Amino acid sequence: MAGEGDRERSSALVAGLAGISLRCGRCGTAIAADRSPGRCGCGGLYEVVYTRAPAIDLRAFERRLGSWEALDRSGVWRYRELLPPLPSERIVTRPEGNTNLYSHPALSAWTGCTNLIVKHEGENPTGSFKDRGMTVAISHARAVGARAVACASTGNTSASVAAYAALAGLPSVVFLPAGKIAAGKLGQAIAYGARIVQVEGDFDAAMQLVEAASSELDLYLLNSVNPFRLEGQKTIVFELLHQLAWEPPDWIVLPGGNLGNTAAFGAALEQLVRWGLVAQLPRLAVIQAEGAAPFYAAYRSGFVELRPVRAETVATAIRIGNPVSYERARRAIEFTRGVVEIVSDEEILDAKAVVDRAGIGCEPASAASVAGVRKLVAQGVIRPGDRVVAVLTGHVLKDPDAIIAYHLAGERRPLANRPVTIPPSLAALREVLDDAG
Ligand code: AN7
Repeated sequence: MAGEGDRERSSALVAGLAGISLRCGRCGTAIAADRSPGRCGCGGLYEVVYTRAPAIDLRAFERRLGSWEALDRSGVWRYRELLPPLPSERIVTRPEGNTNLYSHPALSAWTGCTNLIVKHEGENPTGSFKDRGMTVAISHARAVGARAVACASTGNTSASVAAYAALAGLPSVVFLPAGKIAAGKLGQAIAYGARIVQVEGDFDAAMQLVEAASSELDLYLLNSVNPFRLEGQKTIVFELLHQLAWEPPDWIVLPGGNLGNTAAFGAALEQLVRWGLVAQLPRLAVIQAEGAAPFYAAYRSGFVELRPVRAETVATAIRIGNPVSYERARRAIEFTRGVVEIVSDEEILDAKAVVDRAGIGCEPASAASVAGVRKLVAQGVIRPGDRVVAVLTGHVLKDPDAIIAYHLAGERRPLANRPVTIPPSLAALREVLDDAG
């Protein structure tokens, strides 16, 4: 006999999920979109397949910019014709996106790229791009009657899961590599009320544990294994192209960790080309931290295989040695004639100081994209006049310890901004201000 949960589940399906199915990207097996999409039996990951071509009306996207309706105001759901048709009463939105584009002479000068724009995904509700995927995946979780949600995280996913689960009224459990989470992110996950499990091990160990736990313990998995996350993250590209009047840039540059964003960007660009929304394809440039660069090594070897590494970098968000979305990220690089590059921790921190000093600000992992632009321009891969969009993935307040460590580190950092301490007297004040020139 069907229980209450089953009835609710099937009515939600009839109402919302009829237009999509899930297909394994490795073996092609198709399943209904009615549950927490873990891995396929073959080990591959599912992707969302649309059974109908979308009815795209660019004027509708434009009109929604002037609306107060939550779904119109979201930089994700504004593009809802391009997203899974989830029942609107189940959608949980803050709203997300609407992230701005910035250029600054200091960024152009430092990178050598005159036409550099940054898109600041740190302006999302919880301070990272993860919210774009989360609104879609948690809405799917509600549509299929999930009882609790879970993720492993280097920090930002956990902050986003904690917030969206609280908004949805669902309990959440987050698995974190113990001691390796930036303060802002850990603070958010605690504050929003997630059950926090610190795993003695790195992100990759936490990821393995949550995958096992989600199938054993009936937890809806919110990592980017979940294809609904990637559907939401595609809207970074949709919104960017909308902002650029559908005139694609020459390059889109982004940091690579677990490679969910790389996969989502590639899939979004494939769709935009198929639908005739862009004529010319931007090339993707994925930037990894030198100490956490399995994707770079695979790229350099002609994508023969991915060899997991033990990851270490100051950019804790991308301290990932065995990226879950490797196969689909590889497809994204091949489809866009993209490149993969590495930057050192030193280059990441210098790039961050330039972005911060420009008044824009970002967390260390985000600055990898700007450091990558500089390196690719120096190598002649990106030409100085190319139109380049670098994605800043997270907010400057995510990792305050990284800021303090950099600026108090000593003389070798030209942009170091060291606070001074003085007695409360004008004479002492004059002295330090004179020193500053
Ligand atoms: C700021 O939060 O993996 O290559 O668990 O937080 O799509 O994984 C974070 C990743 C870049 C890498 N920039 O993106 C997590 C997590 C920031 C990030 C990445 C992350 P993907």
